[in-house]
Amino acid sequence: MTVSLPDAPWWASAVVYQVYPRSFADSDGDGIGDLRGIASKLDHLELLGVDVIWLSPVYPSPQDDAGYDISDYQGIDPTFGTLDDFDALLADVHARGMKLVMDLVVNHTSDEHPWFVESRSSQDHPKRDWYWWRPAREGMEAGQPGAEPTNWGSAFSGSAWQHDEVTGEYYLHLFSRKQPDLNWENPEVREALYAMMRWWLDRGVDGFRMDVINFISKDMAADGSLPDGDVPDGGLFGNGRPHFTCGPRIHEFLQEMHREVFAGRRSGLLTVGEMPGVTVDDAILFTDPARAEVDMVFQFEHVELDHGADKWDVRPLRLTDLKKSFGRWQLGLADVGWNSLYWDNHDAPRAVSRFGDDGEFRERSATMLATVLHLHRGTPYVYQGEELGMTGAHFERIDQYRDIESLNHFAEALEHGRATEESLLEALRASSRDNSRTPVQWDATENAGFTTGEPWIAVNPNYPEINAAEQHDNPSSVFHFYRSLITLRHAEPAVALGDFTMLMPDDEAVYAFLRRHGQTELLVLGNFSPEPRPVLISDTAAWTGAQLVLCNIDSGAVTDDSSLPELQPWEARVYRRQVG
Ligand code: TEU
Repeated sequence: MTVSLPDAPWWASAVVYQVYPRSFADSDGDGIGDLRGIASKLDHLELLGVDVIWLSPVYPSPQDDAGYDISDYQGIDPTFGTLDDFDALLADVHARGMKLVMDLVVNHTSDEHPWFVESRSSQDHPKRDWYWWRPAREGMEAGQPGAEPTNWGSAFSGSAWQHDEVTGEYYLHLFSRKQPDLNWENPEVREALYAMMRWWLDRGVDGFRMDVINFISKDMAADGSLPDGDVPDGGLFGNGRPHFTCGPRIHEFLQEMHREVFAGRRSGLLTVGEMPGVTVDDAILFTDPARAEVDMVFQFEHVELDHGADKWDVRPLRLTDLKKSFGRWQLGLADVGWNSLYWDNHDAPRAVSRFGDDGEFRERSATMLATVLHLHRGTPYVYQGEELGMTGAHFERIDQYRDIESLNHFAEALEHGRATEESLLEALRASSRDNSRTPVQWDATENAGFTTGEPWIAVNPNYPEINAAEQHDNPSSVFHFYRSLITLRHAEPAVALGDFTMLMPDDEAVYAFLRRHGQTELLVLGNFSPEPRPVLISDTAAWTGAQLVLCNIDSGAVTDDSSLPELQPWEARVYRRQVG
């Protein structure tokens, strides 16, 4: 039962569950998940208690980037099913009191989308300006190395520009060559996309997760040129990010989108913008309800804290860095705007393997990470399998990988002699996106009950120990702990709306903070280390006798006497008391 919070948006007490359809559940034995597979698992999501399902892309796509390369925005890829399957899933989700938001991928399309097929057909085609076409760099012969219009690198290795033999010009693709960027400067492009969004909302979907939406405005000069980026030491390409991250017209575009698509529509919709490189100040502007842009953003600071030169150069996480980052976002959006809260998604290695301990203390570290995250101020996102404590894939061989980002990085680094095969495989084991894309582990039967066919990517061999069926029947499982966390957010207004106060900011092992709403105060404690750690807060005495609301170890171990007992390895505890 979700308490109604009269002066708060519905999503302040909601929890969102991300489904990555390729790896969720396969109903037709082709080894790839699909819509009927998702429908067959709604009992699991309803039992978990989540309020919203975010579907990663299910649109027709050549799957060059696993669906984030769309060739038809108003259809369903036959691999995933049909529009009828989609309507049936949506109706079932709504009948169970949940909502469904779609993935909106409008920074780029697939190069097989009719818009791009037309645009590349000739320099004079009316849709030429629907994408970013530019001639070769002044004084350079098209097709020659260095002739690209700018020196920007693609997120998936190589240049961000592709030379097109037919028309002799280059087109921009910040991601793969098969993901040409749309030109949002062109009002026809924007209107076509708004019409597509209205079409899905008219079909009943409850909102959108917007893919790299802060990349849509590029830093174009009056003459249409785009600037080179700074080349990092030893870099192959320039860093274009400063020239398209939160670009000059981004707020204008998002406000126009809100006016053209969402204004005047029913309440109960959700919009979340995925925004690599977004700052707290940017996020206040993007999520201030008075500005009517988006409800919340996905920021990336905390998922890049263990990055050295790049995501492949992994460094140990310093808990004080994490607290500084989360603390700044909590404070920055305390009065205006709203945070999203996530550890995992289809682009990040699983947190239990990354920030926790996916061996001896897998369940404890998984539930501790969840407790600390979910009790911050913001809307939590649970990525499929996170509620089961699924671990990273830890693949051994390159042929086990499927992710274009990982495969391109491996190939480019080897080609340029930048690393050995073994060190590259080690980097992929730690950071590849495929770590979180292995099939969901439903039970201990073959292929973890994901498919009766050959899975498109290997199932994690630990599925006999880690699976939903076992955990549904085990009240002290990670799954049931997630249910308790979600129930607490639904029932306790302090979780949704409480002010946030960081405690023990300099402690490298214990994450501690307060949430206060009215007379209710919550103390949240999480031990990020494999050793017992003391709770060093100023007024422990004030908390003795407080109610222990949640604990991820057999609470019998916890005594409510004069001081707060030290935290066991990876232990999480939540206390509640009434004040004033
Ligand atoms: O991700 C954007 C993005 O920031 C990621 O590319 C991220 O930098 C990278 O994965 C970190 O390793 C979105 C989608 O979530 C991702 O799946 C797509 O590949 C990408 O956009 C292009 O659509």
